Amino acid sequence: MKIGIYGGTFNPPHLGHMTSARLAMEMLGLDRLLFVPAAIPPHKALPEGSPSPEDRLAMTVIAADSLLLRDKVAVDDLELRREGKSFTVDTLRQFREEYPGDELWFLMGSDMLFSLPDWHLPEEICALAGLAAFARSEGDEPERMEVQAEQLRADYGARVTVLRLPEVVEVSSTRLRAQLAGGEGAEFLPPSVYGYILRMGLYGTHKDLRHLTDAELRACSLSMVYAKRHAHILGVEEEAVRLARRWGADEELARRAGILHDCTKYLELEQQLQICDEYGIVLDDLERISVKLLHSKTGAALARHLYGQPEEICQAIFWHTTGKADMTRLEKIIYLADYMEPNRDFPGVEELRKLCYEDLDAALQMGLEMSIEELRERGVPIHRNTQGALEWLLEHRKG
Ligand code: DGI
Ligand code: FE
Ligand code: FE
Repeated sequence: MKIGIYGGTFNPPHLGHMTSARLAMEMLGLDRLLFVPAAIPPHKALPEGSPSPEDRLAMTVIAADSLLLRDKVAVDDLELRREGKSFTVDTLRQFREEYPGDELWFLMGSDMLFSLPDWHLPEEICALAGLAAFARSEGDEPERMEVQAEQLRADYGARVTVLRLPEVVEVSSTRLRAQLAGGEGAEFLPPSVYGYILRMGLYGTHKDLRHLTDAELRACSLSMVYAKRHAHILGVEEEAVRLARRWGADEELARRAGILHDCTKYLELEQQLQICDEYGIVLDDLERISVKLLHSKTGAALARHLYGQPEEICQAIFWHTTGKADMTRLEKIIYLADYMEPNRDFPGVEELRKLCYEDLDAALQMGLEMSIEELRERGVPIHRNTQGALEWLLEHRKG
């Protein structure tokens, strides 16, 4: 197996890292890529006001997840768990022990290739792993790097590959940190990493979470869920806005409800219950044991208390999983957008989509009936609000 090891302070992990990681995987044919955030870099101190190692680790996990290569890409916190400075040679020794028969490649920036002779035990580093150095496309850097690579081969018997990354996004972490403090720089980050930075107030951002722009709110929401759900959330936002336009509802409210509707989807039962407790959400017996029914309640609570959203949005999120009797137009729109956004694919979805734009209540009835049938097939108890929604609709649509 070919394993890439991508060390760095990841302060913060940005699109430059992500693009080069992706390209290195392709160019070296890596089977796995491990991001290894450094605790204390040996050659320089972290700049003042840098996030804690835990926050850098969390951001790196989010960034790695954003590559959507779950079986191949992971983050290893071994340098953060180790005492003292993060010497690369120690890290590579540990990986060599863990993966005795595998081919290791240490990924590095161009400056690191030039400074390698000054590192701790460069010869051993070269014996433990191949070196893959990213070359910036500008100027004569690739040529200078080839010269350096030749030197390292001669001096240490190193295996060196210079990776020319023509499309790599050039990002300076120093500049990016300064931009973030001034409220800029989001375009250089995976949105979910930017959302984490905003939520934690890192790099001097200090945004008021109760007055975020749509883009900032979207970033925050994405930062709370696994990347595999991002397309769904963006799909619900898009579909909710379209439905709001069709049915004369407030598009901005629909957008924000769509953005936030699943933000607590991946919290564990314990955390869900804690939020319910904190904000006085009363649960019935079924809700207390089914974590799937809780994310709409806790999502609504965060929309209200953390993100300061208006009541209509919170209600639409609160009811988006089960529905209920006598729903508002926005509640119906979010329930249905969640059901049939462009990424959803199941038998009957096309018919449901069409109906959503012809007759909102008929579509709602269809959605509820399909949902109830599916829950029955799976032997899952139907919540009284799901039942109540359908009964109300049958009554109401008759009259
Ligand atoms: O969060 P999403 O996956 O986008 O969709 P959702 O909020 O509608 O959640 C779907 C889950 O909720 C699915 O696993 C089934 C569950 N669910 C929906 N209605 C009921 C229900 N579970 C029970 N026990 N009873 C219901 O009436
Ligand atoms: Fe949901
Ligand atoms: Fe959803």
